[in-house]
Amino acid sequence: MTHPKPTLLQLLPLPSEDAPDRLNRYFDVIRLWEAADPNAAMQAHQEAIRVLITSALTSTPAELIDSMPNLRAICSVGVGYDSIDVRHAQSKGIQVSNTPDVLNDCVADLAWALILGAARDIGRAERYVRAGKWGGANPLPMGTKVTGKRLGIVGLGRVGLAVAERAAGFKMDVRYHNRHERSDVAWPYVQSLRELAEWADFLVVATVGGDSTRHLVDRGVIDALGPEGILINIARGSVVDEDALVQALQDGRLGAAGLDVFDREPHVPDALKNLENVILLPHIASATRETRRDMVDLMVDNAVAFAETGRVITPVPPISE
Ligand code: 8YV
Repeated sequence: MTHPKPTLLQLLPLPSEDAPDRLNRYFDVIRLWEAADPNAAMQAHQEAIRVLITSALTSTPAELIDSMPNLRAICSVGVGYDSIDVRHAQSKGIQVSNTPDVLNDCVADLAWALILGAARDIGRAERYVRAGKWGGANPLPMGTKVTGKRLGIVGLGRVGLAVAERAAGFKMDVRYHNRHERSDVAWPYVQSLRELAEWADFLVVATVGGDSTRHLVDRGVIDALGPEGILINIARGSVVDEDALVQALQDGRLGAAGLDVFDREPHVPDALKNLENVILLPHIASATRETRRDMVDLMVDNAVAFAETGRVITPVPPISE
């Protein structure tokens, strides 16, 4: 007698051709967005669901987790997990996996696109050409040089490390701020974030999201970075006090910003949209065909490993406090 396949609830479509076949081989898959009545579909299957597929940008609160009493694993597409109540899941013995490492290079590449774009005013220059202003009465303002400047990294984790490693190509000094000093890097550790911001020309935010880093970059840090400084955020919008950022840019207390993440995505304040010295991107740091394929493949690997062994491959670190 063949055992019935465990039920898996998939909250979102996956940009992958082979993921459905791989999942169907191991699970009875419910694709919630295809259900005529998602709530009815949830109620019909909630007792049977053993595995949940979600993402770094899909809200996965305790209430949803508790609605599936036999849930044993949550497999997420993405490295961030602030959208998932991991502490609650882990307290119930539910394994949570994410997709670390496979996106480091793409996210770091985009951080450098924002560094160069914000420093050289690429957005403003592009709009200037498209508007037919080139050759007209008003010359484009000068940008600022990147090579040889000072790069501060806020959060020297997997992505922050990839950003820092790329600085050698631009002959930049690198320093970093972390919760703890790392023993495996040569760059100087700066215990005070404000002190790092005072030193840096560019400050790249590469921390985890969530309560532990909310508004870590506040008005004081922004003012320390100063009117010549440039803030880059490829982490989470919640890490930066967005109101303080807008005010500093409007007051000229901060030189420029390059942002791929925002506090209330996909909402971006009009005050930011109206500023010339800001580059605004719609959270695309890992959004390349290759990297998203790798992320989905790793997530499916986790779900399959759980089906075969009872353990995911890349578990989110334990969150106790
Ligand atoms: C994507 C991200 O937006 O991985 C993360 O934490 O924020 C980005 O890679 C996300 O993974 C989309 O699912």
